[in-house]
Amino acid sequence: MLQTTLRLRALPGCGAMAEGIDLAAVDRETAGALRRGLFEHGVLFFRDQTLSPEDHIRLAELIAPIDVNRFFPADSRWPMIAKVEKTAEQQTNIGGGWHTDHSYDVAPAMGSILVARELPPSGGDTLFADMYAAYETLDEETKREVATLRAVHGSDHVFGEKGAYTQTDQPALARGGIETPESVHPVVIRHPGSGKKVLYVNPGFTLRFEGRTREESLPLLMKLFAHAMDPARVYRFAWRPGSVAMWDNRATWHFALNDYHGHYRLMHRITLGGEPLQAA
Ligand SMILES: O=C(O)CCC(=O)C(=O)O
Ligand SMILES: [Fe+2]
Repeated sequence: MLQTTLRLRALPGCGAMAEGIDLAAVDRETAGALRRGLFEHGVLFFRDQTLSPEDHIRLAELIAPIDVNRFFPADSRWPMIAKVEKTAEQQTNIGGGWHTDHSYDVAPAMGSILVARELPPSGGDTLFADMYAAYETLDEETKREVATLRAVHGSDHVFGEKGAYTQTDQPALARGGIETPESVHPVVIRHPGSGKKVLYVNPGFTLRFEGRTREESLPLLMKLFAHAMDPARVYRFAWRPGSVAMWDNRATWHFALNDYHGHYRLMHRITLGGEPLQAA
């Protein structure tokens, strides 16, 4: 397929649908266009792709260096690919709440490329929220309030030895010994790819503001979270066989809906490496 036909159609709420592209045949130039599109729109969606695990790895390497997630079980045949899996028997899914991946790292992952491998007959959509727009639509007073704040992010309450996943039927995700130290990022960052301001806190991993207790931090944190999950700035992506999503963790949040109990769902995820984040 001719790669020069890449078109990005902005979607209501968040992200863009990419058309005229075969992800198994991307060259350097097209990879550059995809990166620019990703940084502008926050998440790109693709339909009707045929992407082998090897194609998936090749595509990821053209976009950014791969960052292997230390919590998710890897597929033994392709150690760079994390399995995002829920069996027909399990009740808990992975990513079933608003979050952005790896914000607990000093150099948070830039994004992910998620490929649908086995889908339930219906349900299992993923929501994406636009964090550029979340920042832009804050009132001026709140913008001033958050301008110089920094926030502490951590993962132990989720993936640690005593983390949330231990209480679920996905206990493999909560393993001792790989806990991460907390890390601190500005609340408003300058997106390293687009130069735009982004609201960079998320309900999954942001614990508190630097210099304040969690209790002191919660009123403002909850206000920012409620603002950021406004349906006006959210897009709901319905997966089909052949669907692929490529998202930027700095510019979006995501939420995997868990409404398909009794059915199997398997996605392959490759995490793309990122960099330390600077204040806007
Ligand atoms: O399964 C999904 O749709 C997304 C799960 C998730 O949060 C992730 O892969 O980072
Ligand atoms: Fe996630």
